[in-house]
Amino acid sequence: MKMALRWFGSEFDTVPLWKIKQIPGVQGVISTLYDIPAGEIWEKSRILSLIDEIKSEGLLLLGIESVNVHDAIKAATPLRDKYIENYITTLENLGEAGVNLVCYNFMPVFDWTRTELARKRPDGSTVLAYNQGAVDKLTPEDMFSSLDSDFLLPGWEPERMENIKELFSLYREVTVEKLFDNLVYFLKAIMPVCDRYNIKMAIHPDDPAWEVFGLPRIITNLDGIKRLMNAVDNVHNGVTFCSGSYGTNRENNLPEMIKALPGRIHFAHVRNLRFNSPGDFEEASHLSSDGTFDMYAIMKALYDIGFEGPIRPDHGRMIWGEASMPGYGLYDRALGASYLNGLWEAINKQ
Ligand code: CS2
Ligand code: MN
Repeated sequence: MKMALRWFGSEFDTVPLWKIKQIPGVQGVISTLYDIPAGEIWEKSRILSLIDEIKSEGLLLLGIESVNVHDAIKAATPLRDKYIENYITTLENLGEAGVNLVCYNFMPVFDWTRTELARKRPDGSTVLAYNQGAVDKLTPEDMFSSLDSDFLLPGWEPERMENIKELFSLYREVTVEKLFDNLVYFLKAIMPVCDRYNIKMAIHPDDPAWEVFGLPRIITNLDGIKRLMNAVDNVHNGVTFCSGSYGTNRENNLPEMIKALPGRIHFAHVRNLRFNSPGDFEEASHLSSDGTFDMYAIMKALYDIGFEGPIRPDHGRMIWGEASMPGYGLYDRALGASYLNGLWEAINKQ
């Protein structure tokens, strides 16, 4: 495996590359062109300068997270073929620049959802948290106006929220089955360009792993992901294994899922959660004993399947007075990377 950290680019990220470089064992970053809205083509010159910037700090660009998929593709509106063409052009430009890992998700309207950005833990650190009761009280119509003005998650940007009713209406007829078909349609269309440039697509699971706001969810458990792997049976159709997202559903056995997907996991997000009740969880530090998951068993499963792709810690706590994008500070993710590296070394020497 290659240890990585997510980096949103110098314009947006509070963490500079040189600090990431000082974390022992981190070989590179997973990055994106954060300013480009879903659906627009990524110019090759922009991709190349991103790569150069990262290289000049002694790090590698180990993959893209994310090239976001436009809602027209997810909901199969008449514009979907145009947006698929754009996606293909972006993949060509990435492929020509030598990028061969692309993470994306197929969640309608939103990316991951949390209800609190800074829940205080007994040690004074703050964490992202999710409470189903709080979600149940929100309706799409009043969602934006009822949120704090500083409540900003990826996918919840104010310009998108202004069109929230329209976005929801796109999905009125989209059942779970239709959403799955739309994903297969998209993947079949992009596989030729992925084959040509050896680009591994790695779908990120839905987070949380159940329907929120009545929107359909399809990548929530092993059955769903296996069904997708079989529907487009190509190594370039693969998975981002995110322990914290699949792990929101306590029925998902994380190490067993990893073992059931050999050769198809191209990227791993390894983080821990703490459950207070079935409908309430918060993000813990990466250490097993601080949360619910057996992090050793997760890393061991990745080791046992011969995982060679990037692993990154995910969603850190806010500690030591740091302020950053929600979940993406330096300190706790650096602790996470070191802990995961330590587990890997121990497994390797056993
Ligand atoms: C991330 C997601 O924070 C996370 O769990 O992994 O935001 C992820 O980047 C996207 O869903 C992938 O498209
Ligand atoms: Mn993740």
